[in-house]
Amino acid sequence: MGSIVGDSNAVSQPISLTSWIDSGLLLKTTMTSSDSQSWHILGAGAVGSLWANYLLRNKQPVCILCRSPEQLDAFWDNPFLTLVVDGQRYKSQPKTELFSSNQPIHKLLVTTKSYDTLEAIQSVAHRIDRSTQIVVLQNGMGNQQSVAELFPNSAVYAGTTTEGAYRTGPHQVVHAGRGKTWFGPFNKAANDQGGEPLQALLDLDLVSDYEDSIHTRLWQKLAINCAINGLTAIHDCRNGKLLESPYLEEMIQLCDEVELVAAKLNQPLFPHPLIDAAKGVAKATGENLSSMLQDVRHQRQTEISSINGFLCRQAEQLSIPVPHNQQLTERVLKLSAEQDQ
Ligand code: KPL
Repeated sequence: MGSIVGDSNAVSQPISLTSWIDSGLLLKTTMTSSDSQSWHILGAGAVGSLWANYLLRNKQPVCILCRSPEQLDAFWDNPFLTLVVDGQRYKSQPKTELFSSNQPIHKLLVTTKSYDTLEAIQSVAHRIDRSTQIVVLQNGMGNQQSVAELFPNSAVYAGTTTEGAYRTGPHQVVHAGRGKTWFGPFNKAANDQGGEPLQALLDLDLVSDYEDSIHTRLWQKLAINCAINGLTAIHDCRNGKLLESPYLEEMIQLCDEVELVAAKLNQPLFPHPLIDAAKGVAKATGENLSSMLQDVRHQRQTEISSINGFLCRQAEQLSIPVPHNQQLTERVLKLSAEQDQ
């Protein structure tokens, strides 16, 4: 089909549905995208789609930002998002806009993969001003800081989640495992505004809390991901396998280095040793394929540079040797490079 004229395809189409449709959402198609309550989703992968669905189910207006006319066209063909959870299917209809639209963005949820974030957010920078609230919800670290530096006058929040979700198609996401999410202020503007602008995110049928010390939550998740993700990627194994020798020894070495760096930064991690926390997560998610192993298996770029790579950059600045994290980062990068050939 041809391209859509204009940059919004919020048109409701008559279709027959066997599954439940949130009827209230059809009303939202008449709302202008400059509505200050609308959540713009940058990066509609598994996490972005999950939040888009839960916001829509809670009658919150959502606009999916599309990089290309082709992505926008896909919503013309199928304007619905589908959420599969607890054996049920839910359908809801977001608005859509091109990155290049001139509509201002008031609330931006950034759920891109970590390596896409800066380019994506720069593509919508002309739509962001000091009244915009930006929430960066993704794995790894480094981008939160970069976004805060790019938009010093906007309120920048960060989030971290243990929700498990994967996509089974461009507009369909499966909520595979219930987890918990924390959101908190990442810069002064966000600190000044507090949690009120995030109320819609905190009210969803997803367990979430506002957390003043979001930095520590981000570091905890980073530390766990440093211990688990890369190892499962290079050994092509499920998380639980890391509890066995010789993988466990490797996990211990990674954890020791992460703790050294965190200690030097005065960054608290867990009340108990990191290895205990990592073993606990590996056990609880034993049957899971880590997100990084899934990326490798699907021949997608991994987030290693924002996880163990971030740790190595911090260590270098502090002159702390972290050879195991360094080697792991290189091995995962090499794995992706080999797949590219
Ligand atoms: O967060 C994860 C991930 O896969 O990215 C863990 C905790 C390792 C669970 O799979």
